[in-house]
Amino acid sequence: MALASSQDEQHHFSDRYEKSYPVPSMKDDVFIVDNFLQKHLEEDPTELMHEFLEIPEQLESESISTDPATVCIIPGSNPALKYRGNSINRHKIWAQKDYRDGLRAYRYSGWQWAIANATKPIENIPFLERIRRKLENVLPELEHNHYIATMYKNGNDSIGLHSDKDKDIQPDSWIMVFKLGPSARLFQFADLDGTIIAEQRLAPGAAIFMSTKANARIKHGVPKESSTEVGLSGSIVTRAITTVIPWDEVRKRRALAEKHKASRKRKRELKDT
Ligand SMILES: O=C(O)CCC(=O)C(=O)O
Repeated sequence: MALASSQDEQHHFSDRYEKSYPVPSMKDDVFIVDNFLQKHLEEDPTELMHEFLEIPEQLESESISTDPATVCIIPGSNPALKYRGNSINRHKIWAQKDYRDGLRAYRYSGWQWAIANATKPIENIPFLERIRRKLENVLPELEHNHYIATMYKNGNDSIGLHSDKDKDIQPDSWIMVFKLGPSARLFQFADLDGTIIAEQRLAPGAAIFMSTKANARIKHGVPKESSTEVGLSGSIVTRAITTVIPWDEVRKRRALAEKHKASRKRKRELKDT
C-alpha cells in the first residue's frame, strides 16, 4: 500500500520534518527538507556522488548488458537513452526492488525497450541499496521500489521542465528527489504552460517531496547553467512503481523493437540511394 492520502496521515508524515514550501498554493503536496540526507539518513551527499562515480560508464558502442550483475552508468549519448535521436545531457543508472518478478517499468517520455535492461537489482548497487534501507527505515509509508541516480557533470547537463509520466506510478503516492553534491543546482517549478513559479538553488542533501497530485499540476526541472561556474552534481529519484513486466516479455519486446529499428534504417538507406 502506498502512502495514505488522508489529510491526517499526510500531516503526521510531513510533521516529522522541518520544511519549506516552494509552491505555497500546494503546501501539502510539495515541500523541501534541507540537509535531509545528512540529518535523516546520515549520509554525505558528495560521498554518495563519489560512490556513483566508481561505477563504470557504458561505452557508446556497447549494447546494454542483460546481466543483472553488470551495472553501468548509461551516458546520455547512448542510443538507448537518446530522446528523438538526440543525446540527452545527463547520465543515469536505474535500480529496482524485487528484480526476479520482472521489470518495474518507469516509462518516461521517450522511453525505449532498449533501455529496459539498464535497470538492475538494487542490492547490486551498494550506495542505492544503503539509501533504500535507510529510507524504508525512516519513511516506511512511501513503499518506494524504484530508484534512478542521475549525474550532471557540469552546468551544461540539465533536465528540462517536465511532469513525471504517471501511468506507471502508484496513484496517490510520493515522488522524492535527493540532491547530490558537490555542486548546488537550481531547481525550478513551473505551471503546465512552462511559466516558472518558483526556483531555488538546492544545496546537496536537500530532499524534494512531491505528491503525484502536484506532479500532475506542475512541472519541475534542473535548468542549464554556466558550465564554468557549476560543477558536478546529481540526484537520486525514488518512486513507487506499479507496472511489472516479466523479463521474458521484456526480452521479446526488446527484440521486436530492435527488428523494427533495423527495418526503419534499411528503408531510410534505400531511400537515400
Ligand atoms: O535531478 C533532479 O534534481 C531532478 C530529476 C528529475 O526531475 C527526473 O529525473 O525526473
